[in-house]
Amino acid sequence: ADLNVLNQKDLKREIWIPTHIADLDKCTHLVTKFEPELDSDHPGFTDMNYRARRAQIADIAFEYKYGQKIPRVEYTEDEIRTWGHVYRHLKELFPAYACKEHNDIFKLLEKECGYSENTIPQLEDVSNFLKRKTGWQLRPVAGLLLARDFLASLAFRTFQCTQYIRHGSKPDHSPEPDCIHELIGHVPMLADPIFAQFSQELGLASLGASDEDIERFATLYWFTVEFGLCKQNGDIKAYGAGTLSSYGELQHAMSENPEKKTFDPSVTAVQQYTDQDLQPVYFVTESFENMMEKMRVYAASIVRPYNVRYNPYTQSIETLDDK
Ligand code: HBI
Ligand code: FE
Repeated sequence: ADLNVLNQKDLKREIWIPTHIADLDKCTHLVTKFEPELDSDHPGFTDMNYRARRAQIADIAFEYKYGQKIPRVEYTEDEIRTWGHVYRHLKELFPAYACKEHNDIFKLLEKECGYSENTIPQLEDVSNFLKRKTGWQLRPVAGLLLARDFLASLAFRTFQCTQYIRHGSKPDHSPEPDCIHELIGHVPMLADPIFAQFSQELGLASLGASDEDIERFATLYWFTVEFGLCKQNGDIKAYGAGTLSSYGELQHAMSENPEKKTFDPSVTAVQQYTDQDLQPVYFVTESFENMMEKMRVYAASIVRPYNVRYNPYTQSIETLDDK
């Protein structure tokens, strides 16, 4: 196969993709859904203080450029109380319900990264922790992103991470991502080498894909990274961030109530899901290695104008023009 870095001419012909990690500054298109300003069902809709606070924290993300330090947020007592409440409840469930990787790394985050009931960790510190563990990093984002932009950032081992916290009146569940979801749900798994690799490969597979394939990759992301279950020593455990950051969802997932299917990318990619309520269906994988193998086969079956690979020395995407 001919190896050539995408040049400007190629970019005009194909679907635009970020080719250097700094291009993620342009992958920040928000989906206006579940926002406190716009959605009258949002628990913060009538709380003007909450809305002002959200706007203030969103500005950090709007002004952020690749390479900058992530500005620190001084969280209020109310915000820390919400964090502490969820943290306490989840910690009680983790030993029995979370996968081994999440449990091990969560302890490390408490030891090395300032995770505790009384402290909301700072994204800059957590990003530096991840860089040391797996080469992943965080960048601040103002809210829910377009699937294409969100998936593209994964290709650069970059996680677009919200910095605000859910409204205190509804701590048990948030339909939009917030820092509890990111820091307690996503971050521990991104510090695991195999899961880190899986997540990046999902991002790489999405680059240059058609809108229909992006939809299917977003669904695969949903049933793995967000709500995935796995078998460990004969038991079913949770590794998905949506499950590991909501004590209601975690108890539901571990009960007999929802349906549990075997992870199979071609089936999972077209499964209907809800982003409004507890999940009626989960997919269970034998192991992360097995899931990654199956995903590679699935990704190879997608028609794309090129294959891609990541050059970690230059933090850029190279295209392999053999299709
Ligand atoms: N945006 N900020 C943010 N966080 C997510 O977890 C996220 C997203 N946009 C889309 C998305 N997740 C998934 O549901 C898939 O569409 C990729
Ligand atoms: Fe998420």
